Amino acid sequence: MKTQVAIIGGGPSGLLLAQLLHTRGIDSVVLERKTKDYVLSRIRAGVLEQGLIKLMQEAGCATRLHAEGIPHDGTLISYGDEMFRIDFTEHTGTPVMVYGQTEVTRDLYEAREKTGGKIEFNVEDVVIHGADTDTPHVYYTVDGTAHRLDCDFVAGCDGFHGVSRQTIPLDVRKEYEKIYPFGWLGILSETPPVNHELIYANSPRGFALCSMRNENLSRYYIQCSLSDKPEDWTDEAFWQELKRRIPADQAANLVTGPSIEKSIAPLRSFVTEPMRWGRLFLCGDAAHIVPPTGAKGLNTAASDVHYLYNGLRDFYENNSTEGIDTYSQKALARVWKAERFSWWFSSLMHTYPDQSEFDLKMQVAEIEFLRSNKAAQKSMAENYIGLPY
Ligand code: FAS
Ligand code: PHB
Repeated sequence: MKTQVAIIGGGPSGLLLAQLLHTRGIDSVVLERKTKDYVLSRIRAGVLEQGLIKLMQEAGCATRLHAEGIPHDGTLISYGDEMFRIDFTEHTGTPVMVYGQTEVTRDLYEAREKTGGKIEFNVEDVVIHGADTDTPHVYYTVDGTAHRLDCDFVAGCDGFHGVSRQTIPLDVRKEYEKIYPFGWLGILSETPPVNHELIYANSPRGFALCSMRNENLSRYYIQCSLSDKPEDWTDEAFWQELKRRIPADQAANLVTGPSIEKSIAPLRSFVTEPMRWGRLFLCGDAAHIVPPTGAKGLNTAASDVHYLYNGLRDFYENNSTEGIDTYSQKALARVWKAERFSWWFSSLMHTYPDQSEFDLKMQVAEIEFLRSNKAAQKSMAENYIGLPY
């Protein structure tokens, strides 16, 4: 089989790239290790920057997003019973959109099927060959049958545990990593959100986040120990702990119910450089991970897709390699800013096992400064809604 762009990974970054390329008549084949239902069963991100929304529009996949997404003009930050608001409109004039990653991925799959785009599911033994030559190709098997896909370029959109990053020789690759000494226990519940805006809560008992998917589907997270297992937490224990971490007046409003999903995500900051090796380009979680505190994971994957899509367009439409030659540098410049913001916000809002009393005082002073200083709020708002591409 032959295509122009072989895309490893049928998650949001792989599918978005495939749809954007399709709008320019550039052919691609998506290779996904799991089934469509499995990919859609993952509950991940929930906040979209305008940059991702514009890309979904350009890919012709934004109708449901605009119909069902909830624009948010601000977010709430609490510490103890204190709570204040970061006003995105006042500081940036730009909202974010609350719309689940699951729905983004569903819309992209629908568009892929409607446009007859090729996706191979349940692929195994994926091996990328000749990425450092002009004739790259990908070997893979489906149900034990071997396949070869010849292409001009390979887009590695296969997430943190994929094969693409591992294809780049260790002497070429430099990796930066920070593992946080805690995780996030998240639940999904068919209950009305406790507040119409997100609440990021710093409490002596640990971080908590009150988020949502729609008026009757809420998403809550609490900081937990890395040794915890989801089954260690009954729903009742989760709700009780959440109530202890958010302001009393919010806890009084909290509608509880059975969880329909419960999972623990470890927190990590990770970047690999470069994001390009010959004709192999890494996108999204394949190249970088952020702690979800800043809601930057999916959105930074989207900015990678923006730079790669425009680079490939430039190559096929203008026979220019300028875009693909500057891809890694451009993508990494924005990635590191998202890493900094996500690390800063995580450091501000979580409790650390080795935190000294002085560290605690620094956290409170930083939150107090954020609460009382417009310039600090503006900086937070600009980073949260998404820095320019
Ligand atoms: P993805 O991991 O989404 O997709 C990669 C795809 O490649 C997967 O479908 C995988 O099956 C496939 N694949 C892997 N290896 C393959 C192979 N060898 N061959 C073929 N296919 C292969 N972000 C937030 O902003 N908020 C959150 O709350 C949040 N929660 C998260 C929770 C978890 C557990 C994780 C892991 C991430 C979370 N994120 C969150 C970040 C998340 O949104 C990611 O940034 C986003 O999924 C990145 O999208 P992709 O780069 O497409 O990678
Ligand atoms: C979510 O809704 O899942 C969500 C929202 C904001 C975050 C992280 C997760 O920072």
